[in-house]
Amino acid sequence: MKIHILTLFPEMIEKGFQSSIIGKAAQKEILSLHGVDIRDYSLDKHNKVDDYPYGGGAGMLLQAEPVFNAWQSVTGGRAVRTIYLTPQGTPFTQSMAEELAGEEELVFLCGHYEGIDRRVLEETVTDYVSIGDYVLTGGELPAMVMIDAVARLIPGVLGNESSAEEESFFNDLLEYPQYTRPEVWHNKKVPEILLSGDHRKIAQWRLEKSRRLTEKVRPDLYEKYERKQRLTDRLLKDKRNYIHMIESLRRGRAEIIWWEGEDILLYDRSCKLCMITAASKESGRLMLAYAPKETESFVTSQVFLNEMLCGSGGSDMGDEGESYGGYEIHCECYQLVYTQKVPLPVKHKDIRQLTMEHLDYVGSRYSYDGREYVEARIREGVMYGAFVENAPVGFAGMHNEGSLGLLYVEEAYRRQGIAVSLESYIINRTLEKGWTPYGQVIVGNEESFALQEKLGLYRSDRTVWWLEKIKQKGQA
Ligand code: 6GU
Repeated sequence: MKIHILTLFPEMIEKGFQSSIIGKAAQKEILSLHGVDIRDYSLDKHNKVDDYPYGGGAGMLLQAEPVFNAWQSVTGGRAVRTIYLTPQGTPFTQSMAEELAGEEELVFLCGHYEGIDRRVLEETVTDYVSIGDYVLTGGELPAMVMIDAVARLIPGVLGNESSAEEESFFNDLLEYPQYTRPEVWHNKKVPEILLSGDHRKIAQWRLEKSRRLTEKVRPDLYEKYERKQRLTDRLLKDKRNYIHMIESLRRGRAEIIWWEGEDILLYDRSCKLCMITAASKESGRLMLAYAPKETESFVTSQVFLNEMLCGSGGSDMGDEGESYGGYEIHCECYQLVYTQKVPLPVKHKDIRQLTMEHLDYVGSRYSYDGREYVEARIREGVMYGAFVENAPVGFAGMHNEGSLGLLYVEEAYRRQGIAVSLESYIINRTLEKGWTPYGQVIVGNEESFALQEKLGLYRSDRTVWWLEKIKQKGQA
């Protein structure tokens, strides 16, 4: 990821990260951090970049032109995500960090003095972000806070890939207390259960501690957590038809945007995905008005929702000319759920996680979702290959919203149980995380249904539809 920081104090950011984990990631070139001194773009021979506010008031403002020129120097006018750090912004959260971690390039604009001329913000800034309800002297510390939170989510930055799933805010709970040696310190003993070696009991104990702590110190978070639990329990009554929603909630990916009786709208921020089920056309239309504007994909459970989403966006579709059109149907799928808890046998022994060196191999054989998508799957470490004599002969993986898929086996190696082994392997990995493995199969793909059913997955009785935003001309 490329990060540019527009600031009057570039050395503050560059020095600040030098010796940290983030600095090391920059050295490894997983990340590039580049400070841009706004003063270098001053129009004035004294390097002046600030002036008095029109209308009077305390302090000075950064002028529009130097800020604009600094921004132009890194973006060349391209539409790059540009974040302005300001106490007047949207509060920064972990889910925002997750979403930003998916960007290729970010610009942070740090204000100083009393702020920046509004006009240049209008022409450059995409996101106004605050890090909390207090006032700091400038945007540099907030930018560093955000960069730290975003960068540690990029694969390869932290050593231990699973740690992000166990920490505070995952699934709206704070982290449980931790202990290390010695067993007794100041007469305090490590809780007995942690020495028991019973991993199921330990996980239960930790969850209970997390819940009690969150309830006590963050009742706001606890309320969100409880509501997701209630919705999950409700959806479990129709597990196969709603497994996509259940697993998104359980894995801490989805937020509830709307839930009233049978009407549910969930949003997975990290893949810009809305999942929606509606009891009636009227409630469906109402819910769609609450779908985030940046939604790239919808998974719908009713046909009438597709008609609304695929419309040309006529002004009769909502309030004040709101339009929900602009999406097209990508596919119709049944969902398949692995309901057992026991791992499956894996016959093919040489299955390994794929790396970037296999991108060409996978990209040339799996074209359905495009090369960039495949690249991101490999980068996230969720693609696995079956190897024979050190050469890949097939692969499978996990889609970005969490379903199993991306399965392919070389012609010459089919009917030898390799697909079964690959999928079993991924099912086992999913079970290890405490999740329920599920997949989605396009209506009519009988070969795949046969494979899934052979593995013991159960098919939903109704289908879901995937819709994708229609790309405007000129957009990538
Ligand atoms: Cl983003 N900037 C400043 N100056 N103060 C803040 C802030 C940002 N977030 C909280 N306080």
